[in-house]
Amino acid sequence: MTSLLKSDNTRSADGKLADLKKDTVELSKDQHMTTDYGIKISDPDHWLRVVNDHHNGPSLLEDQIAREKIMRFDHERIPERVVHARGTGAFGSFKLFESAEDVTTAGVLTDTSRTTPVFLRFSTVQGSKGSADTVRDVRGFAVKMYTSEGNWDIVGNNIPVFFIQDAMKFPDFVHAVKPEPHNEIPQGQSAHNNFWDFEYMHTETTHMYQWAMSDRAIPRSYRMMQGFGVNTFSLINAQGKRHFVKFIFTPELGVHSLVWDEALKIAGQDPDFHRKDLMDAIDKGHFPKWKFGLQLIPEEKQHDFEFDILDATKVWPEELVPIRYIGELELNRNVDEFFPQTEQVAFCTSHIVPGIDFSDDPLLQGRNFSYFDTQLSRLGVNWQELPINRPVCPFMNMNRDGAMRHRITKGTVNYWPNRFEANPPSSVAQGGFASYPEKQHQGVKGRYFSEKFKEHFNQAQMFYNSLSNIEKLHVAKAYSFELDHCDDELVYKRMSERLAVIDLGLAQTVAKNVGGDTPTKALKENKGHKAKGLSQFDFLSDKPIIATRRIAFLIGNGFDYAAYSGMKSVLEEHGAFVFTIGPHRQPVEAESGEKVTPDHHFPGMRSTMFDATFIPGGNHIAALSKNGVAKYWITESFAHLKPIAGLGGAVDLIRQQINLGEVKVADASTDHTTTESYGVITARSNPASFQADHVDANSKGFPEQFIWHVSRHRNWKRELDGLADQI
Ligand code: HDD
Repeated sequence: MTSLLKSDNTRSADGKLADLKKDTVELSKDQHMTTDYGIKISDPDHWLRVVNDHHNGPSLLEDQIAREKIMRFDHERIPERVVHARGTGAFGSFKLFESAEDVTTAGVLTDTSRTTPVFLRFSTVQGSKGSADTVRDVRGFAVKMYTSEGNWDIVGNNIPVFFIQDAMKFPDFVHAVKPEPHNEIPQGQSAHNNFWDFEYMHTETTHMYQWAMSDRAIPRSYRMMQGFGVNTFSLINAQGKRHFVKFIFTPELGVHSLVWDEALKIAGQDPDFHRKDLMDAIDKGHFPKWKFGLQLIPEEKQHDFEFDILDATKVWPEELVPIRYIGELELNRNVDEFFPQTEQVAFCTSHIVPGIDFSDDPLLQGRNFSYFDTQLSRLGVNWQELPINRPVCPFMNMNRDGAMRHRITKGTVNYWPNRFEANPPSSVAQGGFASYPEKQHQGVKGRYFSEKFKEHFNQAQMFYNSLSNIEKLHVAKAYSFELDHCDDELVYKRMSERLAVIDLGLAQTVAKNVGGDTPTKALKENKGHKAKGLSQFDFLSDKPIIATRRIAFLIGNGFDYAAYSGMKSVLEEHGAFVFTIGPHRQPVEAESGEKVTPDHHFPGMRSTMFDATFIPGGNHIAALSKNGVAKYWITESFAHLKPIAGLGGAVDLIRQQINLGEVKVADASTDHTTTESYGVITARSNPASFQADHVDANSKGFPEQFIWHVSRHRNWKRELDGLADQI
C-alpha cells in the first residue's frame, strides 16, 4: 500500500533532524481536518449558499471556512530567488578525517569526532523556478553546515571562478543573462544577444565563459560535479596566524556531463531530471559523497603570484597551491516538504564561524551585503527563525519583533547591557567571534582596482589548454550554438573574433559556424600553460565505478530470461540501477515462461534517461526490430556515445541500427582486441557465467566489457571519429 508519508526519513538521526521534528507534523487518518484556527470541518467542498428549488442561488460571504481557504491560497506564493531560482536540496552530514587545527580554530574543521548536519541546495542560475534542470548553465552548490558554533554557509558553484570581479557589477550581469527585458526570452539559457553583448563588453568574464561553454555547464548529475566556494576566505589558527583559503568539494563518482543533444532533449522530456536523479539515489541508499578540500596560502605569500589571489575570476592552479583534502560531505536524507525546506532555505556568504574569516576579495565583500538583504525581501525579517534556517546550537540575543516573529522570549529586558546581566556576550576565550586583526594601512579613498585584476586572458587560455581534444570540440560546439542564437550581427561577429584571444583555431571554427568574419591571427600569444584538475578527465577513476548508473534493458515477449536476469544481477551487484523497458507495463513473458513486470513501457521513456542499454537475445528480437521506439533508442544511444550491449539475436538488431558500415563492433565471443569496439559489446551466445569479479580495460568477458565501458561514461571515440552524428 502506498504510504501517506513520501519517504522514510528516520534513517540518519542527527541534530538538525531532531530540531526539525519540533515543527514537523504527519498526515494521518486519525487526525481530522480542521481550519487553521482549529475547528473541525464538515464539508470542505461546497460553499455555503442560499438555494431555490433547483438548488441554485448565491454564495454567502458569511462562509468563513470557504473564505479563509481561498484567501490563504491566494497568498501562498513568495518571490522566487532573483538568481538560482530553480533548485533542489537534501540533508546530509559532514565529517573530518583530518584536523586542520594547524590553520584554524573552527570546530567544524578541527574536531574529527564530530558529525556536522548539513543542508545542500543545488541550482541553476538563469532560469526561473519552473525551468528545466539540464540547461547549459552554471550550477549552484550552496552548503549550510549546522555547526555547534553556529551556521556556516559556503555559497558556491560547480565552477571555480566567476564572471565579474566587483560585486557592484552583479545587477548588470544578472540583467544581461536573464531573459531580455522587452519579451522575457529566452528561458534557462544564455544563448541570446544581451548575454554575449555583456560578455564582450567585460573582458574579465572571458575565463568564466570558457568554463560555461565547457561540459561543466551540462552536468550528468548534481552528484557528479565539483563544488567551489569560489571566493577567497581566511582561516585563523590558535596562534592568530592567517591563511587565505579556497574551499573545494570533489565528488566520489567523478565529474561527468551530458552530451549537448541529450541535454536539450531532456530539458523537454524530463525537466526534473536532476531533481529526480538526486532523490532517487538517496532513496535507494546510494548516498552521494564529496571529499572536502582546502587550498591554503599563508598571509605573507599573498603577493607571490602573477595573479591576484583575491580575484574571483582566477583559479589557484593546483601545481602552485595543492588541494589538501580533510573531510567528507555526504547527502543522505531527502526533504519532507519542498517549500518549507528547499524553498525557504536561505544562505549568506557572511555566515561564518569563529576560526574562519573573510578577505578583501571585492566580490565577496559585496556578496556579504547582498545575501542577507535578499532574504529580507524574499522571506522577511525573521527568516532565520524558520526551522530550516535556525542553528542547532543555542542562540539568543536582543533582536525582537518584526513580521511573523515566532519566538517567545521570557524576561523583562530586551537590551544589552541590562541590570540582570542577561544574555551577556562571550569573550574570545569563551568562543566569541572576533575579526582577524588585519593591519590596515592609511589609504586613499577611491574606486581603485589592483593592477593584477586587469589581466583577463591568461587563465582563460590555461583552462582551454588543459582540456582534452574532445572537451575542446564541445567548447567550439557550445559557442557555435550560443552565438547562432544571437541575431544581432554586432554581437556574434565581435564575440567570435574575441575568441582569438584564447585560441585562433577555436575562433575560426566558431566564426565560420555562426557567420562571423574568420580571424586570421591570434589576438594574444598562448604560452601553452596547463593545470591539472581543470579537465573532467582528470577525475576519471581507474576503477570500474558504475554505481547509480541508469541502465535500460529492452525486452519484449519471448526474451531470453537467463541473459536478462544474469546481466541484471551482475550490474546490480556493481551498484547500477537497472530499469526494464517493455512494450507495456503489464508482465512480459520470457521464452522460457518466466514473467517480468517492466518498469516502463517504450513510449513512456526515452534513451536519454539512461546511461547505457542492454538487449538480451531471444525471440523477442523480431518484434523489437519492428518497434520504432526501440530502434530509435539504439540509434540515439549510439549518437549520445552510450555503451550498448546485446546478446544473441540482439547483435544483428544493434548492428543494423547503428549502421556502422565498414566499422566493426566488438564481439565478445571473438577476439575483440583487434577490433575497435566503440563501446558496443555484442556476443552471439550467452557467456558461460554472468559474473564480473575483476573488471578493467583488458577484461574480455561480456559483462566485464560492458561494465568497463559504462564506467568510462561515454565512448568519446565515436564522436572524434565522426560516427556519432547520425541524428
Ligand atoms: Fe550569488 C544566490 C553562488 C556571486 C547575490 N548565489 C546564489 C546561490 C548560489 C550563489 C549558489 C543560490 C543559493 C541558494 O541555493 O539559495 N553567487 C554565487 C557565487 C558567486 C556569486 C559562487 C561568485 C563567487 N551572488 C554573487 C554576487 C552577488 C550575488 C556578486 C551580489 C552582489 N546570489 C546573490 C543573491 C542570491 C544569490 C541575489 C539570490 C537568492 C539568494 O541570494 O539567496 O543575493
